[in-house]
Amino acid sequence: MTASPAPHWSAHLPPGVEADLGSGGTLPGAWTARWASEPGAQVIATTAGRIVTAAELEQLTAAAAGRYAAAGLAPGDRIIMSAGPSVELVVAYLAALRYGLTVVPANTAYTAVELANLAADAHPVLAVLDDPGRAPDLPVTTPDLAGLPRPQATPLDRVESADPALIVYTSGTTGRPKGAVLSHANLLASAHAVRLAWRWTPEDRLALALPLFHIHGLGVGLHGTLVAGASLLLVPRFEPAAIATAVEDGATMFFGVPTMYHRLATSPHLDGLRPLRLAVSGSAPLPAELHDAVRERTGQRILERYGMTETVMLVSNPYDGPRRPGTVGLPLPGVSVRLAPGEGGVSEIEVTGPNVFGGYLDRPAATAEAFTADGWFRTGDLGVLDDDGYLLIKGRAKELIITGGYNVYPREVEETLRLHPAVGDVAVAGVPSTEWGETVVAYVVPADAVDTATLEDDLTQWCAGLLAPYKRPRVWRWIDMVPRNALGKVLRHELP
Ligand code: MLC
Ligand code: AMP
Repeated sequence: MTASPAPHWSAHLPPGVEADLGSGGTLPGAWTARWASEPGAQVIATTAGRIVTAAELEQLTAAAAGRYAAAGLAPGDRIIMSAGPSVELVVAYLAALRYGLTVVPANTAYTAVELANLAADAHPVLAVLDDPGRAPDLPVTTPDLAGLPRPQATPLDRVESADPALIVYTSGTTGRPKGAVLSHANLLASAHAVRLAWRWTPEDRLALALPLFHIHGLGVGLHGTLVAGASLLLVPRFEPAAIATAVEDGATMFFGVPTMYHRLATSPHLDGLRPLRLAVSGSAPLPAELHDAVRERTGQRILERYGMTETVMLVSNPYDGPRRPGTVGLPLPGVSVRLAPGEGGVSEIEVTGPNVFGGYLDRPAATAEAFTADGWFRTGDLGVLDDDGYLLIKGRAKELIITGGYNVYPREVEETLRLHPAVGDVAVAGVPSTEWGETVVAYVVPADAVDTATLEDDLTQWCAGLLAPYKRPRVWRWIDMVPRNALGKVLRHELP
């Protein structure tokens, strides 16, 4: 077992600063303390020119929590949230956590079938959806909560550090969607870790163009902003021009997935990144060539970091000190990283820290499997540490495709395709793509001799009813046999 030589977090901290990760605290506790200390501070701005101050946010979230109470929801209840970024969504989300609800975020691209599967597992009492037509079989309201009764006075901010704040669905290392339960303590520790490491201050304004249903947008972008007492500019849809405009309007930070940096680099708006204090990339590997191209053309040294749903943020290149392209950097404050004994020079990355979740919802066996006997979380990612303790991610032990920063589980797509009568056998894999990182490809063994052009149309339509667009195969290959090992496991690397 190779442990990263301690204490690497010191590389992330300014001289004399202790790593205070808010131990024992909660998210609403941290936010409301900030709001009370600077009631006039701007917290949210929109591209349409709306400004929400700390005092307004306190009042809006208290009123929204009062609607949950009036609707008969009780602290500890779960609610699904699946909507595009807006002030209303942020208010509904913060209010839910202030009231003590547990939020189950869901991708807005999910089909009704995917949303219903999630609801069947998480047992929510309410869904907050942009489009109530996508409702699973439970009460629904829009993000303005207009479908709920008028607010009633209710106690707020009573949650405890160990209480669950979020249940985020992910397939972990074994391919079945599971709800990762993240406590207030987990999320608060990670928000403080990136606040400290990235020197996030109240003067900062984050251009936030990420979806608010994943850890990147929610746990890093939104929580980090609020814990730092900073502000965010909500950019409703990622476009290179919109980011350049956000920077012109005063944004000091931008967080993106590599696909966003690729699109910026191939647009006329790349120069817009130049004035930023900090540009961060994560959720998928940032090609070193893209990092170098952006630096050469704009002087901006993108800071790459590494995280996961189950652990929030883990490792980051340093703010002060060398940012090494092709590496994800050094463990963040509070995080310890080690490599399990491996074969062929790469090993599974194992982690521990206050940010690491406690387990999957109602899945004791999967939870037990996810941790080592001595309690370290197995990430399913493979890595090596360089001589200075920088982590390089070399691949994945888990079956996962990452396309544009979204995760696709080959097994889920295979199981969906296998239900189609014309599919004899199928394997799904990711192939490298300059824009998306990886693209989803389906290798299909037709059940009978058929016209493959017709079959492609049929299968495309089949997937459209059952899978979110980003999970659907973009390329179809027709093969005679799926390569498998003696146990029947697909040998994905042997696919043509
Ligand atoms: C959209 N499409 C995708 C896709 N996003 N296909 C594959 N992968 C994706 N990620 C589809 C659309 O449905 C559409 O399909 C077609 O691609 C073209 O769409 P587009 O308009 O060009 O895409 P756009 O809407 O601009 O979205 C691209 C994007 C988005 C990069 C802005 O994918 C995005 O916001 N990604 C961020 C994901 C994220 O936040 N990940 C964090 C996970 S947390 P069609 O069929 O209609 O043509 C995590 C932990 C950590 O991983 O460490 O952060
Ligand atoms: P998710 O389950 O959606 O949270 O995705 C987490 C996975 O994204 C990790 O386990 C990694 O495989 C991948 N990931 C996140 N950040 C990076 C990065 N900077 N480089 C490589 N892979 C990353």
